[in-house]
Amino acid sequence: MMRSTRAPGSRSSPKSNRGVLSRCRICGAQTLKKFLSLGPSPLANNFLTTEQLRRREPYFPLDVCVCTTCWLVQLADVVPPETMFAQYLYLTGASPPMRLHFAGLAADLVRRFSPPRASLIIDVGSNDGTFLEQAQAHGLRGLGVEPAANVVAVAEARGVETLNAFFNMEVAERIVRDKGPARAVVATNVFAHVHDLYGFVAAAVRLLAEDGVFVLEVPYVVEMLDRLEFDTIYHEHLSYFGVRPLTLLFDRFGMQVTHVSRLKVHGGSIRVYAQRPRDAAPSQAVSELVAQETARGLGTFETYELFAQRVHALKHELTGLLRQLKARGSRIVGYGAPAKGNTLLNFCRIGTDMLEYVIDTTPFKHGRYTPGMHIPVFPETRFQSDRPDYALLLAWNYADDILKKEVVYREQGGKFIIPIPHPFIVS
Ligand code: DWN
Repeated sequence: MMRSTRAPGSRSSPKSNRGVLSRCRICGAQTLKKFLSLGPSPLANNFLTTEQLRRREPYFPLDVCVCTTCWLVQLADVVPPETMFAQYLYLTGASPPMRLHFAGLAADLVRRFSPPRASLIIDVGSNDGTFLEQAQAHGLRGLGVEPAANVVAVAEARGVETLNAFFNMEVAERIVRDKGPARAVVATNVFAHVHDLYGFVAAAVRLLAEDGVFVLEVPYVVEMLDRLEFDTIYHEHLSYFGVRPLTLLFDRFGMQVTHVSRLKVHGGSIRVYAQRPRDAAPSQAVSELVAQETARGLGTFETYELFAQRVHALKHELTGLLRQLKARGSRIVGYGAPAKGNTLLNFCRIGTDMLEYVIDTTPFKHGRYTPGMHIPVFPETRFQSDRPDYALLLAWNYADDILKKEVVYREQGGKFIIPIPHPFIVS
């Protein structure tokens, strides 16, 4: 029996102005309790041109709540998605480890579900097509759905067919009409960005073949709490998922979370598989993780209050260390200009007084300035020729790869500062 799949009464639709949440976006209860405010903040991917520096920069509250009914962590404020995703400066392929990661996802899908050749695979929020390129290498028929026109151009240029649109029921029906139902709908690092989760799941279910699988990858709230990854909090990320609220959501569509696996990617994520009920019972991993979440204290408000206290403590530790190094005359730059870096820089008020510049591999970001703190962004060649004393690793989720890549810099005395979970120096 399908339970009500209408989104719980959120006061404003994403299409209108900034919305403020009054009810939990999964269970609909009016039991949202704020536990952390990172203050009015700029949009994490809104890297500014020199010309834009002269204009007023949009800021929005960045307050984090938890629903004390289903315990979903979520932002109180909803910034219209068009403001953040119609043009997008993040390219998956700019991080080589992500190509490996998505090769793994494609292989995992084929191994677990043996989709016949030419089966249709939809990737929602497909960015530059890095995943679909891997899926197509397995003989699957890929189609991306991506709202950012500048990024769609990159995907199309590499032969990945991509619809330039926000994913919704109308798009799902258009795909079924033109291409038929999908064997798999994949959504990696996009589900957390969606305000209307019910509309999104309904569209995915409409698109799926009877024996189709819906595969999500989202950052895992347990890792965020354990490893103090507060910088992954920014306006693009409306929800911070545990397994329990997700099982609740899919259950409302008569869908079953059949398996969950934990991943290292993006500071610790979960890969969730949802399917229509089948004979086989869900894997044990699902109930095990739900039990671990309860044991970890995800169902008590104190857990979130403690997290907020630790975030403030980290801020003082990091700014104290940077001040010390600057006082000694050391030259410091930022390594990587990820969206998460801008939460950290703005919350800690780290600007050009501390970091001379930041470097990044993403061409879209070069020659621009970081949101809020307005630190210039250069290509990584600048770093290799300049050799500053310290590099604050804002892209800490790639620490292993980057420390390996920059071995010459380190051999010549360069040092990295890893800010999360506690600031420490790696020589
Ligand atoms: O959820 C999201 C994830 C998927 O990606 C989005 N909301 C936005 C974005 O978040 P992010 O920018 O924090 O993601 P990354 O993948 O941690 O960004 C890494 C940044 O570091 C990229 O801009 C590329 C850069 N980079 C670099 O300069 N040198 C990365 C590597 C590996 C390097 O060697």
